[in-house]
Amino acid sequence: MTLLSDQVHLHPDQLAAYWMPFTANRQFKAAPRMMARAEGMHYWTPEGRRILDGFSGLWCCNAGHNRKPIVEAIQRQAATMDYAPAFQMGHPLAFELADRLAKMAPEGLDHVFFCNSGSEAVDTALKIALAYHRTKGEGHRTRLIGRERGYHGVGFGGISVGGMVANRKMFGAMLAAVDHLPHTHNLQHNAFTRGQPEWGAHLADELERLVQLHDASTIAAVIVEPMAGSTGVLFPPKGYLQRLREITKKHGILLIFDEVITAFGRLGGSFAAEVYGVKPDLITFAKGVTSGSVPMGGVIAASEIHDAFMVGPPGAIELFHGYTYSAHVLACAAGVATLQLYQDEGLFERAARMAPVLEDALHSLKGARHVIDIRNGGLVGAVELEPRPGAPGARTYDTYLGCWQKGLLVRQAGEIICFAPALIVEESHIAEMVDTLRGVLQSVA
Ligand code: PXG
Repeated sequence: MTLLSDQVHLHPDQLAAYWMPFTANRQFKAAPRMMARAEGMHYWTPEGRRILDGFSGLWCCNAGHNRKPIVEAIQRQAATMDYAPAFQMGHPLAFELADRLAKMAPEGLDHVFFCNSGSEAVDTALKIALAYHRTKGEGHRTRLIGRERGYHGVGFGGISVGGMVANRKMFGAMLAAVDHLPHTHNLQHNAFTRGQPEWGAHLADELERLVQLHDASTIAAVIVEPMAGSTGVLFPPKGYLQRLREITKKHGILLIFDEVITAFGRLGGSFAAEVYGVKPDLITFAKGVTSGSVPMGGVIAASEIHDAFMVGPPGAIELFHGYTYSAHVLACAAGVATLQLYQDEGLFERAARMAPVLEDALHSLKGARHVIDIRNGGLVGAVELEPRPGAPGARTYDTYLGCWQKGLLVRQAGEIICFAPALIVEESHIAEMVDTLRGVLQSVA
């Protein structure tokens, strides 16, 4: 049998069966972009073309690709035990990974619930929030507050609290009791900001307005990405997250930070909670926990929340929630090896050190053709382009494609080109990324 993976070019018939996620299937299948191999900062296509990965895969391969200690841990584990039942049964690596994550998380966030993706992590966190209030005799707190331009994955909970129109409009009524804060993006006030914008903290006060409207006793939780990633890299205005924390605390509302993108060094620290100095009640994570190598996600809960469930008869299941693959042993092996690698190589500190290099390089694009904003923080950068009149997204897609053709993987989100290189990125890679984009911008109409 010939394996398709051995073929350099697939016949169109061989492309038909796979219904690709968040992809223009017909456009892709007319001109496929395939990856075959990866190492460090690079991918290689089946034809052998080398691609510089400016986006850590999809915000996830934070340690770089195919790092030896992670690969070997997965290989060892696969050969030792493939799977262990997740319910009423354990394996040591799950406890080790949870312990490491709890130690890495801000003080007081001490308990980890595992699942397999960011979407599952979000739904898990929302369910924990609702159930927590019930355990405390406040089952009337059922409302969930998200934010416009928020992305929390694709489960029904995540799209309900999320704020991306295209991800919501096709899917019916979703969760009923949901409201949204306004987003914080504003080019008039904040264009070309380095790091956190000065303007916009007052937008957190909209939460007070929602509390007035719905009454605090109906609100279970507020969920936000500390930095909104998917909808175009929106950094929190100075003081904004602090203000959200104050208001939620005052009204007995839980604060959930969705750190699926921002955790594990992306902003130059373990978690955005640490970088921005604001402690939420629940943190969701995924992606970087295994450096993208095996699917995994989870929720880190404050002790007060976890402990509220640990009541009743000891033989009673405290939370009726979990997945066949919660704490999958391959993911745990990958996770432990990944966290160890982050520590051994000091990668979060490295990200903090490289952040100003990325910042300066990106902001050197100010004045380049089509560029209307540049924003950055940690190892994240966004270059926003002026839309082509009458064709939203077209110019940015052409730019994304131009970069790919010149050997650079970036991410397009609407009118934004995003960078989020692995934490092992070198100055030369950053220079290459920015020079490639500059060149492409010259030629894009
Ligand atoms: N929350 C946040 C904040 C995310 O960024 C999810 C939840 C969902 O995770 P899963 O593992 O279910 O996909 C995400 C995912 C992009 C991009 O290009 C971002 C994500 C996924 C794919 C692409 O910005 N974020």
